Amino acid sequence: MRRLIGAALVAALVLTVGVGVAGALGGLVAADGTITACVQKDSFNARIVPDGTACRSTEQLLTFNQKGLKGDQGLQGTQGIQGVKGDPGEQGVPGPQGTDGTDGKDGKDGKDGGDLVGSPCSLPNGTPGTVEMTVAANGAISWTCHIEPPPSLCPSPLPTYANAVTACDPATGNVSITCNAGFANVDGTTANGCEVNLMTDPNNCGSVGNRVPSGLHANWACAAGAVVLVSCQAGYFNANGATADGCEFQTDSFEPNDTLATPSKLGSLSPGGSLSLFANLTPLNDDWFQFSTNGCSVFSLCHVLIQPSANVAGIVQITREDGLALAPNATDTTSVGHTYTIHVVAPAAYVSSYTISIQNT
Ligand SMILES: [Ca+2]
Ligand SMILES: [Ca+2]
Ligand SMILES: [Ca+2]
Repeated sequence: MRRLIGAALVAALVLTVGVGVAGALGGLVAADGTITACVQKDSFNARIVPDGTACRSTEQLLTFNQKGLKGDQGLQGTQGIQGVKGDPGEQGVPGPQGTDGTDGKDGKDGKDGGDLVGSPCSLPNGTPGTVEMTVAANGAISWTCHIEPPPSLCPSPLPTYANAVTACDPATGNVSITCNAGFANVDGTTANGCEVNLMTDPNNCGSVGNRVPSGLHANWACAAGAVVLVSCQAGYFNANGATADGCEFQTDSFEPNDTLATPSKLGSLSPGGSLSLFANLTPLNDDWFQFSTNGCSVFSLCHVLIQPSANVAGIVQITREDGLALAPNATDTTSVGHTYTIHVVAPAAYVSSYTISIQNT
């Protein structure tokens, strides 16, 4: 059998070689592609013969095909997926306008206008009135439902009240007042009008209930609607200039010593005597002191030395009764007694405290 197959392959080889001369071998291949061969039974040599040829008795017929028979048709495939829905089409053109309808029937004739004058009517809110007719210069006629105003309940003429403007509601007869600028009706009584002057009233200064303060060592007032500090009580000063704390600065015990005519007298110093004063200054309030020396002679000279503290060193002026001006911290040696005047010129700023030491050695 294996040899038979080998012979068949040889025959196929022969057939393949013969393709180049297909025209010559065309008779050896049947229309359906079948090739027929006769194979020697003993040697298995084969020869290709035209279809229908009868093999010899020492041969056996062998046929084979170049291509198989056509198969049956395949089964129909499954249906494909449905496609995407397309866009809507464009809107169509509007149709033609319809024809006009027929006119309505004429209304009934109205009543004679002159008959309406004086007849009753009412406003949309129900208020009753009577019909009035007016004729314009051009002849146009108009109709009005005229309402008679109710009689006023207000007094006439209106009363007047102090520092106020009077008004009245005619429907109720209620009289009211509106205060003039700078005045107030604090007690709520109309009869006395707006009795409070906000510009000057110490209990209602600038506004109702705003009282000027009391105390704080000051004298207070209401002026032009504002609380003002008029003056300080004796012994106190408004050193910081602020109104809120009044006269917060208590002056020293030498006050008042504000003028040359009213100096604070410190007494008399004989040789060996000394004193120190402790005082303070308020803005624009000068201090004046005065003392004298005694017991001075050619045998016992007086050496007067006046030494102010540094914070007033530049504002101390010293003079003798004979007009001689002396420099602070300079010794004045005399054989007779003198009267010395010390003037501390108050600065614009506040000085809390200072000292002046006086010696007669
Ligand atoms: Ca009043
Ligand atoms: Ca003050
Ligand atoms: Ca003074």
